[in-house]
Amino acid sequence: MNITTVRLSAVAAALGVLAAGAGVLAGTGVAALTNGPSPLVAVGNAVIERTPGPLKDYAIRTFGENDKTVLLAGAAVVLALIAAVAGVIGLRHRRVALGIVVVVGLLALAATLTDGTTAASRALTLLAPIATLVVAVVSLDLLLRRTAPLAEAVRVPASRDGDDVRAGFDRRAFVLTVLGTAAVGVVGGVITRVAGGARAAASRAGIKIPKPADAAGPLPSGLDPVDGISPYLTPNRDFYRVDTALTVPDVPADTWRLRIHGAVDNELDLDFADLLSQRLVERRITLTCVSNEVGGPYVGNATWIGVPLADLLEQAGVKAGADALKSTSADGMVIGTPLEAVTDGRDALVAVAMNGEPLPLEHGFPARMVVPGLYGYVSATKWLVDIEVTRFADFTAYWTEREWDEQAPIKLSSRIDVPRAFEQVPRDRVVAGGVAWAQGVGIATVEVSVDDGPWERARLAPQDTVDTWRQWSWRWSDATPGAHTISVRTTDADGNTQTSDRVPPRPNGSTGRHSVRFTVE
Ligand SMILES: Nc1nc2c(c(=O)[nH]1)N[C@H]1C(S)=C(S)[C@@H](COP(=O)(O)O)O[C@H]1N2
Ligand SMILES: [Mo]
Repeated sequence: MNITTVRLSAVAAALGVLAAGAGVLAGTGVAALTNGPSPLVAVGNAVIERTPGPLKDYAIRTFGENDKTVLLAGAAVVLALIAAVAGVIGLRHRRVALGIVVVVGLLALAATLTDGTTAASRALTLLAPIATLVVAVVSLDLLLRRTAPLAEAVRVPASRDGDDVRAGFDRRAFVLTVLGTAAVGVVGGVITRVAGGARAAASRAGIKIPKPADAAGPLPSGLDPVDGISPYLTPNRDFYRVDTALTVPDVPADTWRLRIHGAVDNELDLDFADLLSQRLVERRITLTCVSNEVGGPYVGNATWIGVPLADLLEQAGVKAGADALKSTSADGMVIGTPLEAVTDGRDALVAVAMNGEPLPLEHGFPARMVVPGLYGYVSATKWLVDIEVTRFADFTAYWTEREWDEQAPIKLSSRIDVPRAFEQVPRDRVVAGGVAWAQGVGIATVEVSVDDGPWERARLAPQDTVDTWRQWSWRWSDATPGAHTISVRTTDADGNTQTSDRVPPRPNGSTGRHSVRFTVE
């Protein structure tokens, strides 16, 4: 191979990648408009589904919660390599190159056809891979045709001189084709950005949540006792967010449906208006993530409005033998919840509002589950579209495949919000404070200890409900200057005291006591 051949091959490889990239972005743009999976995501999901267990486990162990991102990046790299090879082959065999692109495009089409993760219309979602296929094939064909005279000149160098090549090669047309292809990609990218989530946002803006038939009641007085601690109710914009969504699912309320089926006497198929016409209750409930380290930020308290899951299940009529709810989100998340936890009288909800507004898009618009006392990963399905009444033995939830326990009640815990780590506090104003939670039971005491000294009772703000966290504060009146460590522990209303045994979040939630080092000036 001479240098010209190498250079031309590099150009051809780049053209292949350009055509494929434009195709993928065009498809992603169309997917945003039709609310289907983008072709790359559909292929990614298909690969995940067909990956053998041990390999999947390895990927999850190695990449942890980023496994989806790594997979997509991997898919993009593989696609780019195939496209580059197709480009090089195309210098000599244009039809073969186009054939390769068609085969890959058809795979994306098949992946979209079998993709179970979308709430959108199946036929419409096929437009995205079709757009990808058409854009990639047409642009690669054009680009290769424009390049053909150069390839010809390299192949039979003796038969032509440089002038002939220049005569056959239309530089202007070539550049225009490259720019045109790039422009298609850019437009696809812009549409993805603008349209992604736009329909859900517009639909959310038009929604009015009716007044709940059963309101939460007024907040007790005496909340938020100290500056700097977590506000009793966490504002939506500060509420922690944990999910696997690569992009926030775009689920407009007007096309949303919730199916409740499986081991039931009557299947329910509700649209959003049906859901709102049910008995709405309003409850304050503290949500907690199993991934929260002791003292960590993945806990928040909000006022939710929703339909009691028990009501819906009663209407459906649960058959004997079932022990689980398998809930599925619009983005394909599968979560398993003990049936007992949603029928034992606690306020388990299909929630539609959070702190006085329709659910924010990131928190599951238009509907999500909220179950007091269970970690989010076994209960709090966002963008909820399907509930199957079934048995744990008959399915595997997303996180259970990732070495988290099948069932996981929230563990008793407490957190110091102030003083912050390494804060310098004036001697006459040493006030500690934070939150403690024991969902379903309630907090009896919170105690603090400075430098491993005796445990002293903190003041408690009122317990609003047993399902919400309780704020605490403690004033160190005879604070001594210097560096100190303050620790906290709580005891629930059943008399269980928070353990000092440290365990990590996996497989069913962290334990241990939170402590903070700070300095008294
Ligand atoms: N669809 C979907 N729902 C989901 C998740 C997810 O990844 N996808 N994560 C769960 C986890 S692990 C938690 S802790 C809560 C977090 O809810 P939030 O993001 O509203 O705080 O949502 C749960 N529901
Ligand atoms: Mo979580």
